[in-house]
Amino acid sequence: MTPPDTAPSANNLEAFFMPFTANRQFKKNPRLLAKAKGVHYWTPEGRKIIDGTAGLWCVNAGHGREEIKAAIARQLDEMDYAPSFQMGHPKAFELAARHAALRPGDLNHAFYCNSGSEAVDSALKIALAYHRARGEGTRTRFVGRERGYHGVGFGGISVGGMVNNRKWFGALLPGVDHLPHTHLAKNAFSKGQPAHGAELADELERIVGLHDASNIAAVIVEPCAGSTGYLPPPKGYLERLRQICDKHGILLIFDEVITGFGRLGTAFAADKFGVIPDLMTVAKGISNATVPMGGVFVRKPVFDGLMNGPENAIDLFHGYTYSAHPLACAAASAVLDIYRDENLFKRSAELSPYWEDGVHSLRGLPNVTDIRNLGLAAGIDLAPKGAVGTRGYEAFTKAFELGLMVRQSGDAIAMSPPLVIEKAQIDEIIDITAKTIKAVAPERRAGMGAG
Ligand code: PXG
Repeated sequence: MTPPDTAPSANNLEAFFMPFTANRQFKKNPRLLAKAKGVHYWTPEGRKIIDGTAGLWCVNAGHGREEIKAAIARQLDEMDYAPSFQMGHPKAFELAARHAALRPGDLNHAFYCNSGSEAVDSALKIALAYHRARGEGTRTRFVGRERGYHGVGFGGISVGGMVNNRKWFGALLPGVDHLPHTHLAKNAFSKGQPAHGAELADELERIVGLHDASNIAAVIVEPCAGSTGYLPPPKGYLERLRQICDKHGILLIFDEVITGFGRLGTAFAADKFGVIPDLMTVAKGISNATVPMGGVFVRKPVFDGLMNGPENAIDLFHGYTYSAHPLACAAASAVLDIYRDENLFKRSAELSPYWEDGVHSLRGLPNVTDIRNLGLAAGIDLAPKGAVGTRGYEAFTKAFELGLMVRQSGDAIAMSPPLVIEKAQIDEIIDITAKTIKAVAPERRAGMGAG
C-alpha cells in the first residue's frame, strides 16, 4: 500500500480542522508558515513576515533558539518520558525550584500541565479543594470578568467573558459571576495604566453582598486582559481587588499566561503591580512555546492547606499524563537560562517607552479610536465597518500581505513582539501597521474604486 500524500500543498488542506479559524475561507486563500528564526517567519514561498505577536504571545525569546533545541535533544536522548504520579524525574523538581526563586512573595510551589487552558482549570480546582480541605467546602462560586480570556476548558470559558467563546457551549459551570470589564471610553489613548476605573473592583463587594463570602472560592482575572485587545488595568484596580479578596477570605488568581515571563518588563505582572495573587496561571513564555507547557504557581498557605490530611493521602486528585513532561521541563529550564543570560525582562522594560511612542504615533490615522499599551504589548481599536470584526479581519490579512503578523480581536488589533526585538524592527512594525490601517480605511475594498 502506498503511503498517503501528505505534502502540505495548498490543495491538500481539507483534513485539518483548524482551531479558531474560518476553515472554508482560510482554505480558499491560505496563509501558511514554513520557517521561523529570531523575530521572523517565512511562508513556504519564502516571503518574510516580521512577528509582531511572538507567535500567539508565546515566543518571548524569539524563534529557533539553539540552546532550547539542544536541551530538548539532550533530554530526548536521556529519557523521553516519565510519569509524575507517585514518581518523578529530577528535572521537574529542579524546574519548580527555579520557578519558585523567580516568583514574588511566597508563591513557591508549582503544579505543571500542558497549556494555559489546563492551568486555569487546575487553578480553579485547586481553589475548590483548598477551601474544602480547610472545612470551608461551601466556597464553590467563582468570579471572573467580562472580556476575560482564560482558555477554552469548561472552567475557563465559564469564568471567561468572551461572548463568542461561551455562547455555543450550553450551560457552562454553574455559580459564576462576572466583574465588569475595565475598558472605559474616558481612558482612550492612555499611555500605560489608565487613570480611571479602580472603583470597578468594588463590584466584587456587590457580588459578595449578593452571595455571601462564605460561598465564594476565588476571583480570577488577567492582570492585563490580552485576547480581548489588550486592556492594562486601571491604576489601583488590582490593589483594590486584592484588598477585597483579603477582607473576605476569597482567593485571588492572576492568569498570567500572557503577562508572565517578561511581557511587562518584569518576570510577572504581580511584580510589576506589586500585587501578589494566591494562585498564578502561566503557559506560553514558560517554554518559549517549543514544547507545550503550562503551570499553576501556588502560594505557600494554599499548598500547606492541601497538605493537612494523613501523610499517605493523595493531596490533590488532579493531574495530567504529561504533567512536568521531561521535554517541557528541559525546554523551560533552557528558557530560564536565556531570560537570565540575556536579561530579557529588563530588555523588555527598557524597550517599552520606545514601543509606547511607536504605537501612540498611530493616533490620528483613519478609524483609530483607541490605543493602549503596557510593557511590550499594545492594542489598537479600529472603528467597525459593517459587521463587527470586518475591519479587524481586513487589517489582520492586510498586515500579513505587507509582511507583518498581528492578532485580531473583533475590530481591535493586538501586538506583542518577541522580547528580543530591535528598535529598527519596532520601527518596521509600526510602519507596516500604519500602512495597514490606511489600507483598510476605505468603506469599500481597495481596488473597487474607493481608494
Ligand atoms: N489564559 C490566558 C490569559 C490566555 O491568554 C489562555 C489562558 C489559554 O492558553 P492555551 O495554552 O490553552 O491556549 C490564554 C491563551 C489571541 C490568543 O489571539 C490568545 C491566547 C491563545 C490564542 C490566541 O490573543 N491566549
